[in-house]
Amino acid sequence: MKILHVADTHLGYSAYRKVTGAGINQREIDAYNAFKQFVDHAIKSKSDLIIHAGDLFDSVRPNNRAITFAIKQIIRLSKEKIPFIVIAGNHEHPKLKETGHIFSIFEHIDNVYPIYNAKYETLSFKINNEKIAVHALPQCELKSQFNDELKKIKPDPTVDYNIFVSHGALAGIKVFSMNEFNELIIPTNFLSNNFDYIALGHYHRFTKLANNAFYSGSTERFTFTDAPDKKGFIELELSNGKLKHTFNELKNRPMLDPKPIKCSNLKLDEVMKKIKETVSEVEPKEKTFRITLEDVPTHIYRGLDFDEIRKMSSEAIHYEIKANVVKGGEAKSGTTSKIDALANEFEQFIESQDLNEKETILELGISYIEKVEARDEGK
Ligand SMILES: [Mn+2]
Repeated sequence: MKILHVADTHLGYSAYRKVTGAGINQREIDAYNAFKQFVDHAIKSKSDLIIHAGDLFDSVRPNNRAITFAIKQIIRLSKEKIPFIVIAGNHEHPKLKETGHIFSIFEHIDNVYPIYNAKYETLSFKINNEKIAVHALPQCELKSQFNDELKKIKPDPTVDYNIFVSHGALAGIKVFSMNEFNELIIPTNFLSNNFDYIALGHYHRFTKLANNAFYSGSTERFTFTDAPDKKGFIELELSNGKLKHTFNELKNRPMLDPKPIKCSNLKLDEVMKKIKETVSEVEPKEKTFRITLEDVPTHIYRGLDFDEIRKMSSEAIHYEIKANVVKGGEAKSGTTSKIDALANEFEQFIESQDLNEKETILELGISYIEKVEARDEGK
């Protein structure tokens, strides 16, 4: 049987200022396009089952366009009788039960199985005379709830295949965290052979954790961390107890994050020249990109011809300049005081504080600063 594992589609996400002719945020449309490509593939390849491992939507209250789009695409799958299992991720799961869950809109669509009640649920299917059980644990409000539910999960010995699906960071391995406050931790002992396949969502980079366990990654690039990644979904073939997996890449808008320009020993015109070279190599048209300036002295940073950079990048969807500005010029010792780049200031401030979750606060703060700076720097 052919199963598709997808996750982190973040419908309703939007970023930057660029809008389409119809006045809709371009990056919002890009995220829809990625999901539509996935649905097209599912239908064309006559998939037997789809498992979405969470963060279908970008937020607890997606906008009307995101809801309409999701319903339309999911109905396409429903009409083809392709079962679509979707679990709640941390982005769409409300903190308070009273808020109500956006996934309730899927309750009455045939062949759609939304799992969002903060508890372990099992779904069984018979596909081509083989039985498959999908063990699903969605996002929960509390870590304790999630941990209690995790203990209940058991493969069903009476079926041919057992699949486990959840949304969270894998324990202890920092790299699989998204540094989000409400993320849940999946213990590494879940990566055993008790399941034929483990479909995970949350970490946005496609990752093979074990022969039977994968993060499919997100379907779009949402931050510059994603720039070098391929984005897509996983296609699984289960037959005679064997598993074969293929990563299917989607066609996404290019996001480029070229190597930083080291500015400490350069003059103003040399820095400008390097910036211009980098921009022409990027070929800005229809792309998203970032220029990183390392150790740029204050006076040089202030002297940069931002108008010129803006003109060269006018056809880009978005570009930004990330500068680590050094006061006084030569960065001789480690005691150089950094100014400007608000992110640097914030980093120093957090470092000096006595906090438990420094890393998380730092990441979050910097992401907000970058968002605001991107807005101000836009075209
Ligand atoms: Mn996500």
